[in-house]
Amino acid sequence: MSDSDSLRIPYAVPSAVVETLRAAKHLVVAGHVTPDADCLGSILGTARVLQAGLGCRAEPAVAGGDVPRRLRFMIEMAGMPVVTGAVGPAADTALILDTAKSSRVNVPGDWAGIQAPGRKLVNIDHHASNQGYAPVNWVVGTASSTSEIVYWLIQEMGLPIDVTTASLLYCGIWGDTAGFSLPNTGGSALQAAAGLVAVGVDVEYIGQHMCRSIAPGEFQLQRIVYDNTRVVAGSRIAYSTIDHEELSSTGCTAVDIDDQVEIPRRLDGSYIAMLFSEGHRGKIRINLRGERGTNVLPLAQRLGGGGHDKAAGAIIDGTIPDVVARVLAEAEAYLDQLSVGT
Ligand SMILES: [Mn+2]
Repeated sequence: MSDSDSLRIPYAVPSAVVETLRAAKHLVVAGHVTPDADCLGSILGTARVLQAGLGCRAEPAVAGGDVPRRLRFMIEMAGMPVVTGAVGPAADTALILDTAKSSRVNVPGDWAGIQAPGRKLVNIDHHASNQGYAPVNWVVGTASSTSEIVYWLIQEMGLPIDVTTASLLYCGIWGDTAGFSLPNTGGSALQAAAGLVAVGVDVEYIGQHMCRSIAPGEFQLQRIVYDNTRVVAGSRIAYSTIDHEELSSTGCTAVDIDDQVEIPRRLDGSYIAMLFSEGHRGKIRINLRGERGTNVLPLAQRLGGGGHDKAAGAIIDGTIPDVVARVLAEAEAYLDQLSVGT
């Protein structure tokens, strides 16, 4: 490729990020609790590319090794050991990816668990609500995914990328854009995906794992989410629920609650889709999705949560019926305030 053909890197990469990574001898790369495809793709892909390209030691960290069944193939594909317990003192640098709040870092002890005397901390993320909690931060709220940001970081640093790393980052971009169908799918996401496919990503293999490989228990979980779906507020809100007993009956656990909010979201006509899940008894997780241009981030923040404009969430203590009643009232008032669908 000639210079004139080479892609312009769409984001300004802070020099402190590049310098800190280049100086690292032993990196730990962590994401957020309840890891999704972008979280796993970015931490595994980055650990691989930095280890191979910079000659440092890089360890991905996933507390307890808990990942959704659907995404376990990503850990196998990465083919590197994952730190599932406490982060050892030897790591001189910690890279935290795709994690909007320091309290969500997925290592035992979360924010305290990633820190150590003298350790450098770098935070790279695409959540607009990320306040920049580390000494070195790079937040691109307009990027589709952290995996996309990492792709451009690799280009900036001139590091080689192999087909396995490319596949992991492709999974991340695919996951956060719901297969390139959400409004965060900008030209830079498609350019990154094209660059990864050019490295040799098997698009069919990834697609099969991402959307055509669910286990019977997960299928049963989806069946319950379909069954519990309700439409309220003059058809403006579609939501579903899964309580702790229902979840347990499927053989799935909290970590398998991943993107099932896509089920109520499929209904035509809604502005907000929600899933209320009780993965841990008495803790109700709410996944919020905005359709037809609805920004759900202010609603999530009112509920004590955060995320992106069109995909956000919160966790509230209580029972499903109580939390549903409270959140539906808030959501309806919010839509009224926006004069949406009225
Ligand atoms: Mn993400």
